Amino acid sequence: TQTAVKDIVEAYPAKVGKKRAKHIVVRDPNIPEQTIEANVRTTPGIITQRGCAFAGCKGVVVGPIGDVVHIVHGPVGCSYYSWLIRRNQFRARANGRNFVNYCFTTDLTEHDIVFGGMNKLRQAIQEAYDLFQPPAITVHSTCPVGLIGDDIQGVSREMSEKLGISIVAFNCEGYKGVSQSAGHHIANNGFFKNWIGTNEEAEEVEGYTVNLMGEYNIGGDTWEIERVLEKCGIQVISKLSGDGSYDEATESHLAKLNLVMCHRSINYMADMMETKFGIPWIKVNFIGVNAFAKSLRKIAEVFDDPELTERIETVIAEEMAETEAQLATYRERLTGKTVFLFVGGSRAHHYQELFADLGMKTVVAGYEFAHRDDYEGRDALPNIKIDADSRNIEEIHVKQDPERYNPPFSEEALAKMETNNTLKDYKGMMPDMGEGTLLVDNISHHELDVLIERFKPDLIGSGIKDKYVIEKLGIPCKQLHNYDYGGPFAGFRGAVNFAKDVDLRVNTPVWKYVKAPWLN
Ligand code: CFM
Ligand code: HCA
Repeated sequence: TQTAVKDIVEAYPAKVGKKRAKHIVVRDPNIPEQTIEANVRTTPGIITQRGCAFAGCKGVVVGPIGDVVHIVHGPVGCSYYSWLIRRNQFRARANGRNFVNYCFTTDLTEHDIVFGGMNKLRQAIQEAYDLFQPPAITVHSTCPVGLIGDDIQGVSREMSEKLGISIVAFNCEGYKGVSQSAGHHIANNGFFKNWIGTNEEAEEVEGYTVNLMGEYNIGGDTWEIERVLEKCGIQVISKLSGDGSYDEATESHLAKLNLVMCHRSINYMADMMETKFGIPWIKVNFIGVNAFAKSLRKIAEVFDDPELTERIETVIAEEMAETEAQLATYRERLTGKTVFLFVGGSRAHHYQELFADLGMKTVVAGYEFAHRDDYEGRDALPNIKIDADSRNIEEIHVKQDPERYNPPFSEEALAKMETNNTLKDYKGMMPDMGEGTLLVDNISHHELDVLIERFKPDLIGSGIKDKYVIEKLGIPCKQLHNYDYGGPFAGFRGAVNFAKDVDLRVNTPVWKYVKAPWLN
């Protein structure tokens, strides 16, 4: 492994190699606080898988709210090339609205870039309102809008007063940060300031209530998670943002517990809701059957009610038995196979548990744009330097709501959970990786080539930007962003879908006939 790292680094010009070396770590559990460089600019000229702040804001966090019209203020390409690619799914609520298949854009052209596009934005908002009567609208600016300075906040305020609905503007120009991550933060801020808890009339809800956060319903994952939660008697108040709706978001302050699936994209919101309303949060992972069971038990621990705990144990036993019967054959065919995982900011960790259920071992893993706490755990937070790129993004200072701050658990119970590290804790990917495995942050295509040649993994979990690079080298690639048009992969039933898909890829004989074109 060390030689592979040396080969990678030495192929770069010295200065670049020195920088990249800090993003590549051979896991050694004997070093108590292993660190890795993350969330910094990609060196120009290096090809990696990262996207932009607009993708992180509109595409990832805001877009999945399905009954809201999301207008992109910018040239048509930003909308067109992000239209429907992420596969976040939505089912209409009572109002019948479902806009996830639509693509709304102001289609800025040269004329607007020179003379300004604010009028066009006003018209687009009016037109969308007249045609669709959505309960709310969001506006997202792309790079050129930031450069010409259109006041999207002003236009949205003005139109919100005129039309009497919530219109929220997000200044998520692509260049705002070093990756999608900046867009997550901008989206969290906009949601929190404008929507969260704004329905003051909503009445309290009894029982075990939660918000599902940082779950985006790719391929229907959220629905499988909800199926099991409901079976346990746990009620989901709102979802941010997969299968999320505007009305539910305005009532999210009523939940007693926030379940954080993707820490990277929604940790800001979880912390802000805790400060303002006193709702505690726990980190969960619903990918993998053992991970799902662990997460359910964590929920049981928080509510600390023997009746719920018992019901959860019954559900786990039932679901496990049903799933195990189906997974066994796949496990036989997959045990001992090796995987590389390169996904955005969570899944390179979450999917390790599902692969472990199948007997497969993750030998190299990395995030595209996660921060050090997603690798090293939240204990690293005080040691992370805030650089100029991060300082660029607004940090909201939240206070306790004088009337509505109402922690749902007793001080004693909260203190006990604090001692047990149940709440607000995420240990990151690193502790779950075995000795000698490799972590590579923001991997480049050159690095990927070297590692494939060296380790010849049986499967790589990654995305569209490197899928065909990988497959041309004779290694199957399972897309873990859009699921190669399949899914759900979350939860118990999802694990079976996944096992089937992975088995088809890994065990087909076709790969041994693939020879890179330049080797023919
Ligand atoms: Fe969170 Fe996501 Fe991810 Fe992410 Fe993404 Fe995604 Fe991803 Mo693609 S929110 S960080 S910005 S889990 S879109 S649903 S698959 S890169 S690992
Ligand atoms: C994004 C979205 C993406 C891209 C997927 C990929 C997704 O980052 O803008 O690179 O294959 O999950 O759809 O992450």
